[in-house]
Order: sequence, then structure tokens, then C-alpha cells
Amino acid sequence: MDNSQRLGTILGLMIAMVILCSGTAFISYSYGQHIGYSSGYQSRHQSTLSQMDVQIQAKQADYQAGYEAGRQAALKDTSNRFSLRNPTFQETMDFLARDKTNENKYVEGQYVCVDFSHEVNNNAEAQGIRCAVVDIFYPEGKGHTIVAFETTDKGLQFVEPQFDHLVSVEVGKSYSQTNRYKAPPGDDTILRYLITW
Ligand SMILES: [Ca+2]
Repeated sequence: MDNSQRLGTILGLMIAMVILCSGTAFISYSYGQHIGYSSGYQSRHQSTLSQMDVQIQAKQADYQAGYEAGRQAALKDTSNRFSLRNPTFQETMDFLARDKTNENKYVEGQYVCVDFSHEVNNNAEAQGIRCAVVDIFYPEGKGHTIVAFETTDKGLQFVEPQFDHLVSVEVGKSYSQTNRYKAPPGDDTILRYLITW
């Protein structure tokens, strides 16, 4: 083997090594890329799936929770549902005749105008009849409480629940004088009144 042959062999080996190394590098690069892509894809795919699963599950949970809340609310609403209606004038009179609140005894400091009014109001509404409590303001911090009905045929009717009387309520006038009651100790001129339905 002469020098040129030796050089040729060396060159050949070097070329072969370069090709081999390049090939290996290329293969590992490709392999790495593929693996990387593949695992990345799978990872993304899995995480996408799992995120979707979570979202779906969350939606289902939300739906279930919403459905249950709605159902419970509906049940509660049904169980608590009551309807009030404005009575006719005659229905108002009939209710007052049936209701025994006016037979209660007025006891200063224990059972007074407010108590009469609230009892009539509660009894009326227990029978589906809409009733209002009316707070009447007199001078010097004094006042009175009665009830009212919005009758369908004769309009708003004020009622003195201690006597089942229809009464008149006019600002600037004495409640007792207007309705022919015995005058109370103080001034019972009506300054204003509030109707609470
Ligand atoms: Ca009565």
C-alpha cells in the first residue's frame, strides 16, 4: 500500500464516518423530534381531553346543581305559595262579620289598636283576602292603627278593626270627630297616614 492508497483509505474511512455520524445524528434528531412531537401531542391531547372532561363534568355538575336548586326553589315556592286577592265590598263585610277580632278586649299597654289591626290583617290574608295595615299619625308623636281593603267594586275602604266600622281617614281632620267616636285624651288630628299592603 503506497501513500496515495493509504490516503485514499483514510479519506474513505473519514467519509464513511462522516456519513455514519450524520446519519446517526439525523436519525436521533428525527427520532427525538418525533418522540417530542408525539409525546407533546399526546400530552396536549390528554390535557385537552382531561380539560374537556373537567369542563363537561363541571357543566354536568353545574347543570345538576342548577336543576336541583331550581327544583328545590320550585318546591319551596309551591309549598309557600299563597295568593291574595282584593275582595268585593260584600266579601269585606262578610269577612268582618265572620272574624272575631272586634270581640277582643282593648287593654291599654297589652292589646291595643295595633294588635286589633294586625290580627284582622293576618286573619284576612289567611283567607286569601288582601288587607292593609294603616298607620295614622297624630300630633305630639301619637297615633292610631286601623286596616284597609281595596275592594273591587267600591274602592279603598278603611275599617276600624275594634268595631268593624267603615271609617273615613282625612288628613287635617280629627279621626274621632269625623267618625263620631268619643274624643281621645290628646289631639287626634290626622297629620298623615301610611298604608302598608
Ligand atoms: Ca268581626
